[in-house]
Amino acid sequence: MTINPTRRAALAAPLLLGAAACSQEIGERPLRGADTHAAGYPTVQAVDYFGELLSQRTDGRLRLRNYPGGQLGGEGDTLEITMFGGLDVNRVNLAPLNVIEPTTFVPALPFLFSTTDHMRRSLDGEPGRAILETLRPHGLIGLCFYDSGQRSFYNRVRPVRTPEDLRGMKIRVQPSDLYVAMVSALGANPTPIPFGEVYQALVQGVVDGAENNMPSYDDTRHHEVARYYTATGHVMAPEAFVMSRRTWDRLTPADRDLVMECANESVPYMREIWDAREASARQNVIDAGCELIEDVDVEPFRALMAPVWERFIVSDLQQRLVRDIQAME
Ligand code: BDP
Repeated sequence: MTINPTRRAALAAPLLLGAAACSQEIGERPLRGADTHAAGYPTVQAVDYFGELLSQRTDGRLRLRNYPGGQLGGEGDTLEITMFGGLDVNRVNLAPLNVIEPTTFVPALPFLFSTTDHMRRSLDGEPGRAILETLRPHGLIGLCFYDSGQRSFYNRVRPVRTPEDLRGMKIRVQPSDLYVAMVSALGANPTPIPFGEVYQALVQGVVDGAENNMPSYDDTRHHEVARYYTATGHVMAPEAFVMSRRTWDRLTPADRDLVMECANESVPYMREIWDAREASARQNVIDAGCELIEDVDVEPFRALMAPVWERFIVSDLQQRLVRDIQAME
């Protein structure tokens, strides 16, 4: 994988950190993690909880230092750092994984999951395990998936009820071809921008809108600028919690089991916080005066997604995963 020059600066500091870290044995230093979300966001809390469990169960021998708030860079960058072993664990959305592993397109397909329960059962079950396993050749151990709710469109221009209403709008997307194709198929203009830069892009009118779940819409204050939120719920792609394979390979088999155990236990913990956060975020944005369009007919949106599915689901493995997930509905 090549690193373009503009990203070199962002990568340099943590890589140095990583180089120093690599000369120390695991256990002599804390495991290092990253999250693009601010402290207190459910993913950060879940990973912190994972760290607490790990520390309790090893009497502090294994412990975690998590760097939230995008301090170490955007998700694409920190994922590369994790693959190189400069970070031990990382919580990222599926989108940056789309760039390296095509099976991760599957849970990111628009309108794949019918309900939250369907999504959770699929990811807890065999399809989820198979997808996490495909990360291994890329230098990553997939520990678990966390919830990321339902992504929906929001914008600063007008209430959106149909794909027609989105036509021509500049919509920020995550840097993933799937998201670019999805927004193009809806007749809008996709603009890939890292998460941390979206607020400014909205303020400056570089984009008219974006798409995300309710807690992110609230937490990032995007709702202060983009007042119209339409509950399209078009994507239910989960968050992924991964460990660098370089770190994994240096753990004893017993410690690997423990890492998996703590990660798995952090999932129900995260879901509880998540459900509460979705409800409070919705109330916050209503109180802030946003217009929520919740009675939207999603069928016209869904109808435009067939070419996106066709373009990104090409291998036998991907097709099998889609069928298996649909059968679990
Ligand atoms: C949020 C995810 C975060 C992504 C962000 C985005 O939790 O990992 O970076 O969306 O849109 O929902 O970039």
